[in-house]
Amino acid sequence: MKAFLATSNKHKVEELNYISPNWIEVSPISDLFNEFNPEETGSTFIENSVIKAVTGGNKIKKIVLADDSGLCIESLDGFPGIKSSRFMEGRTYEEKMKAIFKMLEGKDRKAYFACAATYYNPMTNQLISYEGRVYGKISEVIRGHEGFGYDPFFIPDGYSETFGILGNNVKKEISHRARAFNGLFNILNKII
Ligand code: ITT
Repeated sequence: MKAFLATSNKHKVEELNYISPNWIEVSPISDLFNEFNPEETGSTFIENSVIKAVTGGNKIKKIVLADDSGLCIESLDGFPGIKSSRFMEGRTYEEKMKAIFKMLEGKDRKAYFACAATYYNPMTNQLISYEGRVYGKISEVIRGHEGFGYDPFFIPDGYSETFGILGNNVKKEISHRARAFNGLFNILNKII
């Protein structure tokens, strides 16, 4: 099966290529048209993932996958959550992570990454979403250059290093993205 990932984030495409089974070939939607940037008006990861998939699929009239994801910090009521990318827009991730360190002073550091993976086929109108999470905590210091976004300050449960150090070899096994897309691919494998 050939699918296009409706994203403007090249790191998501790279990670999906690690995760995808042989029977799925994933290319970025930017192969077909540029500037994919629909307004994310949903209030959950699933809603925003569906917006991206349906907007992208209807535009290119081909099978599309979408990923809406983010970091949720439990003591900050799930912040930055669905706003993970838009929070402090225009600033570097180092600045964003340092701002979060300040917010967390004296607070519990438990956090999780969530990812909503969506499949949309505009020819059949079939729409399927699956959410995955990885639980862990926010580190005391920023460490590592692997991955992207908030990876350098997130330590997954069962490990003592950040995703920024652990990199794709670990992310492809346990990340929110791996869990979401593996769940979605298991469903697709049964019905397609
Ligand atoms: P698209 O909407 O075009 O897919 P985006 O990067 O804006 O790209 P999201 O709206 O889903 O995507 O925001 C996800 C943000 O959450 C992302 O930019 C990172 O800041 C963070 N994030 C998601 N997954 C992550 C991961 O695996 N590692 C680190 N940060 C992640």
